[in-house]
Amino acid sequence: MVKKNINYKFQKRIDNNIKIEPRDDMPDGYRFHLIRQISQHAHSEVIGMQPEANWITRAPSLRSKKILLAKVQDEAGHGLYLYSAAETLGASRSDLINKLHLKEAKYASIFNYPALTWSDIGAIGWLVDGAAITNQVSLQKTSYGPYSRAMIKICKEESFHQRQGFEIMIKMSQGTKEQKQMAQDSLNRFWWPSLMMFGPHDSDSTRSERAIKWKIKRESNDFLRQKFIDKTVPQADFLGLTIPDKKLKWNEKRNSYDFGEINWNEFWRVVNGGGPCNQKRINHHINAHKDGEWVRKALIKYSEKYDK
Ligand code: FAQ
Repeated sequence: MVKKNINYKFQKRIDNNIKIEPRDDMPDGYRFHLIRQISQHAHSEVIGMQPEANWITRAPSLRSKKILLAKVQDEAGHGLYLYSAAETLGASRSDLINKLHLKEAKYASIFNYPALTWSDIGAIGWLVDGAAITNQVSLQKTSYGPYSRAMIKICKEESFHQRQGFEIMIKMSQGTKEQKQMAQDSLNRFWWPSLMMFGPHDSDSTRSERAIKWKIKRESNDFLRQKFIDKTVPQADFLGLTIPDKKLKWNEKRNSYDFGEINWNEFWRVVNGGGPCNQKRINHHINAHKDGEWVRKALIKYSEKYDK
């Protein structure tokens, strides 16, 4: 009876668009749903540093090196905000990281694809950050206060990241014939995995119903995917590049692009650990985590000594 009352009052707050804050009563399901999503989001930011960091030493100019370095540092910062937001729900960061290492927690499938060329760094900024922003702008209105506020800050930085990528794509597509071909090749490899970032079709999205009811998610996977396609196709046209989808076509009636079917077998294979770089990404994270153990120990000792 008491629980029923809490759930009723809670839903009323959600329906009235009142943000839920860490000390507020909330159903266990809401708490666990958020811990799962926010921690997966945090893992994505941190694992997402790997394909790009690999290019810092090979950036073609000092300017592009400085920009990429700042971008990768920003991703680490986003991971920190998000782990902190998950901690406000009672989750322990070491527990969340353990789950990542044990492959019990997911992270965005896109980061299991390799960045093979400099123009892949352009495509990641343009398409991957572009897709991430489309999703995150909508999450700025999510019902949990700390997550929503983290998203506002993150979106500001992500839009800079998207421009960094687009700038590289402009340079490559206006460069030599070979450079333009590299840009096209990056678009060919990153287009479909970027569309997969929005998750399965709404009809196969097991988490959506509750997430929408609780206003954790404000828009559906398919809605956001369509939004991303509609804004990105004209950008590809501007670059003089071709989206690798023969079924892509403007639909006057819908005022949107029709597009081909995503390879869902590939999506689930990559989500479930079978992508080209899944094992590499996790191994790298485990090793970096082990290497950093002395820093964490030193910080704990320091705080025991001075933060009383
Ligand atoms: N990859 O029922 P749904 C970034 C899982 S940030 C892997 O639809 P939901 C910044 C899903 O977790 C990118 N797994 O689930 C950057 C669930 O598994 P579970 C990350 C996926 O949660 C840029 C199952 O499939 N952004 O890129 C994926 O309602 C450049 C069923 O799916 C966020 O995390 C996927 N693509 O919707 C960094 C945003 N899709 O947990 C560096 C926050 C689905 O039941 C460089 N998250 N799954 O075992 C969300 O908005 C949602 O969690 C979705 C998935 C939309 C990702």
